[in-house]
Amino acid sequence: MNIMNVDYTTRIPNNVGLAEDARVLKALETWHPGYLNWWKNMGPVGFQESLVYLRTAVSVDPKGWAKFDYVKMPEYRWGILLAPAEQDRKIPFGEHYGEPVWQEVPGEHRAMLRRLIVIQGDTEPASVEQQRHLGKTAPSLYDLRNLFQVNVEEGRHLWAMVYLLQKYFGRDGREEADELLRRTSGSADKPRMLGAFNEATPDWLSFFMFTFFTDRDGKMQLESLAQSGFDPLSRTCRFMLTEEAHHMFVGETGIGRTVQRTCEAMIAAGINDPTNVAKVRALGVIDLPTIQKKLNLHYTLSLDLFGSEVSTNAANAFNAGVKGRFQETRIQDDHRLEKDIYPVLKLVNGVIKLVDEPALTALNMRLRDDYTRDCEKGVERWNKLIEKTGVNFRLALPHVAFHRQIGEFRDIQASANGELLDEATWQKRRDEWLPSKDDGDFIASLMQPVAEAGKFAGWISPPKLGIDNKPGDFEYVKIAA
Ligand code: BYC
Ligand code: FE
Ligand code: FE
Repeated sequence: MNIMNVDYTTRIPNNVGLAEDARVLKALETWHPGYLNWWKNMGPVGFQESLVYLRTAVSVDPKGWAKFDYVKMPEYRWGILLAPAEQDRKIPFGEHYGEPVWQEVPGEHRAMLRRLIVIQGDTEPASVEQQRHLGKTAPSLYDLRNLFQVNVEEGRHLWAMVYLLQKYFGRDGREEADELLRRTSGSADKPRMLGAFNEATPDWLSFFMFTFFTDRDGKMQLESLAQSGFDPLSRTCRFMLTEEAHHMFVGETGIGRTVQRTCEAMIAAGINDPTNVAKVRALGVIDLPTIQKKLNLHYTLSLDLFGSEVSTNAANAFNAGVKGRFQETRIQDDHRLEKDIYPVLKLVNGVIKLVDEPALTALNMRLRDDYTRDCEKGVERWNKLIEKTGVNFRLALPHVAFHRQIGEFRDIQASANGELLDEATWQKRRDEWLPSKDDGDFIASLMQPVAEAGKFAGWISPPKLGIDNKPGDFEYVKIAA
């Protein structure tokens, strides 16, 4: 079989030869009903009978891997797809630098690999759970379709990690696969593993922020795991990244369209002061300061996903050849980092400053810095949109010491500009920087569904282009009565 093409003859579409791998096929077929049950109970609320114009992966050829068609979500063909193997690939970093990559799990790195795969797997269904109520307030059929596209693909990403667990980790892999369906986002007794994945996604602006900031952490982590010396993990992550691009597109354009609509409404109404929140809100659009607060929240929740700035876990994973750096193979150094240093932003005697740390233990900080640079580009593109309308306002990323639960700054309070604050001042001023109850209520009041093809809620602009080049009035979701 050509690795580029996906076998759709088995119940589980795949390009990993499942038809000839009876043990793993059976394990996955045993897991399948539990997955469908999870999708039914914890996936999107409603719309399960609706026809959604979705893309499905039919190949792993980057030039044409997807096919678009109307699908009922429970009938989506969740498949197991690995990017093509790279001939003679060598481990690109760490103690095993230059050795051939592993096709099986090396015994000494088994526990570490399993932990990383489980954490990665845990985030995927968590995000679907977080977004499950959004369908009923979608601002258009176009947006509804994008939400569901993201949801089914996050479901597929869970399959991707479950395949690795079932194929390479025997009985404990099977148990972990079952546990992935048992934890639930926000649950008091069995929550999801990482902080941001237990937060609510209460409205569509949060959804767009999440897909911009949190899916982008996904991108950075997947890029690092795509460097792994464990080749099946590398190939899995490489294919996931092709899907991930659309998730971040949904976030970036969603925020861009929201910002655009707000600015246009302000200009049309002759409002010059973007901070006149009451006047802007009276137009039925989300004021820019509130958009900034949502940005502050989701950026900082996502920063926590990088773990502690200084981390022996990260150093061990790198040394072991298990998790590399962003674009590892393009970096010009020895890829071992035994003597290198990296500047880390730390709290030293009550002052925030850069301190040189061994580069090996500073890998989380480095990845987070790469992430921040990636985020900044998106913020700059939104600022260009604002500037073009003539409104005088700029969005910005808050300081990394602001609103943190993990790492160097977890025990202090800081303003969005990074000035340290005492607890009382923080409590008093918190609502200047993070969405307040009132902000949330206002946004919620705008979340009225629009289900007529080609129409959009008043708080968001239409997209410039349709999905799959469809015209503006295309019926992306045929809602079942
Ligand atoms: N919340 O040395 P430390 C995605 C724990 S998103 C709770 O600081 P390490 C997606 C940590 O587990 C990408 N706990 O950090 C996006 C450890 O606990 P144990 C998901 C946290 O290990 C949108 C302890 O603190 N993939 O795909 O170097 C939609 C000390 O750890 C948190 C990955 O994350 C937290 N935020 O780095 C859908 C990749 N942070 O073991 C999907 C795999 C740390 O001592 N994961 N802890 O009990 C990793 O590479 C690492 O586990 C982390 C943490 C980067 C997450
Ligand atoms: Fe994902
Ligand atoms: Fe994603």
